[in-house]
Amino acid sequence: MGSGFSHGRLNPKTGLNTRLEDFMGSLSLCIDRAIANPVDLVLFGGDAFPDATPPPFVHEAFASQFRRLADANIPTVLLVGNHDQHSHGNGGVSLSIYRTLAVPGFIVGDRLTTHRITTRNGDIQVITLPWLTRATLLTRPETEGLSLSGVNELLINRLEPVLEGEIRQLDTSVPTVLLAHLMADRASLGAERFLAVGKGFTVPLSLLNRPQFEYVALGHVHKHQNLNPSNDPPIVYPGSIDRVDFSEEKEDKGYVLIEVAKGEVKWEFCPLPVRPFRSIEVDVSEAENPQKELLKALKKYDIQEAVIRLVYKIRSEQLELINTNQLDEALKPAHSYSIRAELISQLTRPRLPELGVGNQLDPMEALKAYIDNKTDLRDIVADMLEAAQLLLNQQPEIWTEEETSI
Ligand SMILES: [Mn+2]
Repeated sequence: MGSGFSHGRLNPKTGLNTRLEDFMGSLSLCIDRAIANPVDLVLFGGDAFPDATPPPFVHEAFASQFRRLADANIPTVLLVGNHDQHSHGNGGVSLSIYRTLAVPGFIVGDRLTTHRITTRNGDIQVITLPWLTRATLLTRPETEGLSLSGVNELLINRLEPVLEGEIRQLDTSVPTVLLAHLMADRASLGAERFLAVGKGFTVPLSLLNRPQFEYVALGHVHKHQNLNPSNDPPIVYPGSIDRVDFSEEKEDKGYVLIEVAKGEVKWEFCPLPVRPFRSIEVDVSEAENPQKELLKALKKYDIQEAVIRLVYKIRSEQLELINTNQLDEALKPAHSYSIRAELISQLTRPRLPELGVGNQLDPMEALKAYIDNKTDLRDIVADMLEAAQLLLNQQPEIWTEEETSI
């Protein structure tokens, strides 16, 4: 479900945020397919909720969908992601209710172990590898004085033999899937890339790329991708089932359908009809009639029921020519929208005057000034500032436990 519902609005009929309803609609389509097929097993790769303590109505919406799998006798593995964990604690809190209730056929993957699952069409082994925090594998004295990359290396060294132990005890006559919530070191992140460097740790692909696995199912990264195009085994992020923010504007969203037997695997990405996000950027600073140009630009796009952000460049002396009521009217068919005017000056000036020569700013102020001028970073501003603050505060003991935006 990712990082919340900021692009939604209240549905007066249900009292729910429309983006929560979108996510639930996508989830229900996945489960429709699982039941209609029917599949033998459902794997959920983690990050069910934005945090470890979702409000009851969010819990309930999620449970009402997964319950359909239990009713259809389809075994299901719910893996614990970073968003499902408490920042300081032993994880799996928001999903552990399923284990507590002993929902038949439901397994909560909150530790690294192998589950042998009997399905309608035979047995399968699923190794669960939940989001690991530094606290899971290391003690404080071990990491004292280490750099972030040093800690990362130590974590991987610690993880490797444990995973190896699981692999050695596998039944080699039964197909095996590794289900893991992690950042693989070759995953492409788009806008979020450089954030990932300082947050959490990355797992080398070589650790996952093992002949003993028929398939490696990954959670965490929102963008769908296969990290091993030779498919021996496929190492696949299905991606999120809906868009979380504008950085995912151009990504297809969906789920993956897998056919697996010992030594054989076929998989297919199944796109879902998710709500479009669209950035419309227009430069009207040279326009005779900027209002007309804006309306013309809006007409070019299908904004019906989409999440729209309109950003236009304009000179301050043109501002009086803009009729915002008319823009609101034109954007009414959108599901939700934001409008932002970016003022440009005709005079030459440093692009960021706050950062000009002779100005002294503390690093946070400088970062804010920079971000304020980067519209493409707007969706991750909070995360960037938080990451920067953590770095400045020199609090390395928190970094692996912090929630990331993905
Ligand atoms: Mn995650």
